[in-house]
Amino acid sequence: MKGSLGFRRTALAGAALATALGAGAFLVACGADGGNGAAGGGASGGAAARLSVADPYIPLPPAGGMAAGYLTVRNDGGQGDELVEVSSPGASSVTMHRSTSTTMEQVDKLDVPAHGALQLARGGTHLMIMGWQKAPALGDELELDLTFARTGTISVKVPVKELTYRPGQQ
Ligand SMILES: [Cu+2]
Repeated sequence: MKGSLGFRRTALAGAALATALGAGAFLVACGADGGNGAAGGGASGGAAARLSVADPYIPLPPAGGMAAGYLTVRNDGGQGDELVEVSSPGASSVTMHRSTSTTMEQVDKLDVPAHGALQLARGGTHLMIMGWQKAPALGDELELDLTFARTGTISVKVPVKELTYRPGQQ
């Protein structure tokens, strides 16, 4: 079964590449790099969630600990997933919050729709990070471990940016 061996090697190479990308986008699902159109046709992998995390950042909080975290979880797969837990080795508390018109409330899961994205952005859904082991400074990176109901845990290194930073600007 030469074919299946070859496939496995490709998946491993993809995983190594994702690791090497560092703080950029993280490709997670094995086989997500198979861009050749001919492969499709109802293969079993087609229905799974395929998640990647893009543009993670933490605006430098004013002195005194509570910071927000923003990122985008893309799902290129045909099955939805849910973000069910976020934790960090560098902070004692990371919670998911949804902003309403007047306040914000903690939620225990967030949907990642099939062929869609979960966006955590200013003014909307966000992460709340408290209990930093070391006060955050510009240029620091905080590891966030995002746990999804189907995909499992994806770890991302999230850079601390200027308070006014927006993704896509330097
Ligand atoms: Cu909040």
